[in-house]
Amino acid sequence: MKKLQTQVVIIGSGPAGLILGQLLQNQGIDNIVIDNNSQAYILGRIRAGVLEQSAVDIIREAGVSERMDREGLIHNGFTIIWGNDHQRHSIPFTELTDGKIMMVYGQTELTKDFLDARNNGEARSFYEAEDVNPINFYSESPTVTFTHQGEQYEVSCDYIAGCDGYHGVSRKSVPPEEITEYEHAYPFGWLGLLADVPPVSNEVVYQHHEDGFVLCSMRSETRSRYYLQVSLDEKVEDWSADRFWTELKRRLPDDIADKVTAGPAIEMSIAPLRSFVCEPLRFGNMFLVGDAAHIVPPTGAKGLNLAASDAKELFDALMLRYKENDPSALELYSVKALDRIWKAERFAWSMTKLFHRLDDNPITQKMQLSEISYLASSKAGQTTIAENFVGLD
Ligand code: RFL
Ligand code: PHB
Repeated sequence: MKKLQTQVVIIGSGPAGLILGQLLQNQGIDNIVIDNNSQAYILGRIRAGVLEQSAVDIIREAGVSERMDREGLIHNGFTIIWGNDHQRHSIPFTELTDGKIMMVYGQTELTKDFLDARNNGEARSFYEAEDVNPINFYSESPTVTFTHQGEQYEVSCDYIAGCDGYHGVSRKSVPPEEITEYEHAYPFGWLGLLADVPPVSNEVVYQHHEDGFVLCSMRSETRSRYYLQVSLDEKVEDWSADRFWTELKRRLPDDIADKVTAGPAIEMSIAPLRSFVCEPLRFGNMFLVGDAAHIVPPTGAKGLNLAASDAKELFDALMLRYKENDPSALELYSVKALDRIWKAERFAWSMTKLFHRLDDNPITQKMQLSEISYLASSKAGQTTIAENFVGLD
C-alpha cells in the first residue's frame, strides 16, 4: 500500500476537476486528481460547446485561455424558429445584457487545454484508477483509496472534491439519509451529429418543430454540431449520417435546409435529457462539484458552465480557508452554489418545455407556439431569456 498526502483530492478529471485543480495549483495549494478513465477516453467525449461569459472569465483566471481566446467564436445572439410558417427571430443577448457574450469553444478543446496545462506542470494525477473510494470524509482526516497499475494507494487530505460526474462514486458514498435527490427524466433524447462541414448559420439556432426540437450549433467555422429530438426508443445504430441529414433538412425551413452542407459524421450519439439536483453539496469535508451534484437538460447550454462556476466557488472558499484560515466560505458553499444551480435548472427546464414536442395533445404545441411568439415580440420576454442564457451573476 502506497500512502500519499495532499491538501485536496479531486475525484474526476472532467471540466470541474481540471478547472479546480488548475486554480488551486496556480496558488500553490497541493492537489491530486484521480480519474477512473484514460486521458484519451476523456478527450474522446463530445459534449458541450457554448461557454458563458463567467466561464470564459474563470478559464482566463486559470491561465488556460490562450487557445480559447484565439480560436473561440464570440456570439452576440441566437436565432429561434417556430411554427408551420417558420417564423424566426434573433435574440440579441449581448445588447440585452450590457455587453455579455457567449463563446463557442468545444468542451473537448477546453479539456485538452487543461490536461496539457496539468501534464506540463508539477501536479500529481492518476488516470485509469480502479476502485476509487472516498472514505472518512465526516472526520478531520478524509482519505481516498484506489488501485493504480496493480498498486493500492491511500491518499490522506484535508478536503475531497467530488468532481466525478453523474455516475461517479462521490455522491454514491454519502449515506442515503444525508442526501436528498430531485430528479426528472424527460421522455425523449437528443441525437447529436458532429461533422467537418461549415455551420448553416453564424448564430446558434433553436427550432420548435411539430415533430421535435432541432438545434444547429458549431465548434468552429468548419465544424458543425447538430441535434434532433428523438424518442427514447431510438437507437443510434439505426441512424446513418444520411438519415440524419435528411431528417434535419426536413425539419428546417427550406431556405436554411438549402444551406446545410452534409458530410460524414465524426461522432453520433443519443443523450437522454434529465433534470437532477442533490442537496446539500457538502458532507463533512467532501464537496460535490459539477455533474456529480446536478444535471441540466442541455437546452439552455448550462451544464459545463455550472461545473465551471461550482469549481470557482469552491476554489474561492478553499483560498479563504488556506490563506486566511477562515472556513466561513466553505460553510456557505452548498447554500450559495445551490441558489445559482436551481436558477440554471429552472431555465434549462423552461427552455426544454418550450421547444420540445412534449406529448401528442395539440393544445400543448399551441401553448408553446403562443409563448414563443409572445417572447419574441416582447423586449421584457427576450431580456429574461437573454440574461438567463448568458448566465445570472
Ligand atoms: P464530467 O465531464 O462528466 O467529468 C467527470 C469525470 O469523472 C470521472 N469519473 C470518475 N473518476 C474516478 N472515479 C470514479 N468512480 C469516476 N466516475 C467518473 C469521469 O471519467 C470524468 O472524467 O463532469 P464535470 O466535470 O462536472 O463536467 C460537466 C460537463 O461535462 C457537462 O455538464 C456538460 O457536458 C453538459 N453539456 C453542456 N454544457 C454546457 O454548459 N453547454 C453546452 O453546450 C452543453 N452541451 C452537454 C451538452 C452535455 C451533453 N451530453 C452528452 C450529456 C451537450 C450534450 C450532448
Ligand atoms: C452544442 O453546441 O453542443 C450546444 C449548443 C447549445 C446548447 C446545447 C449544446 O443549448
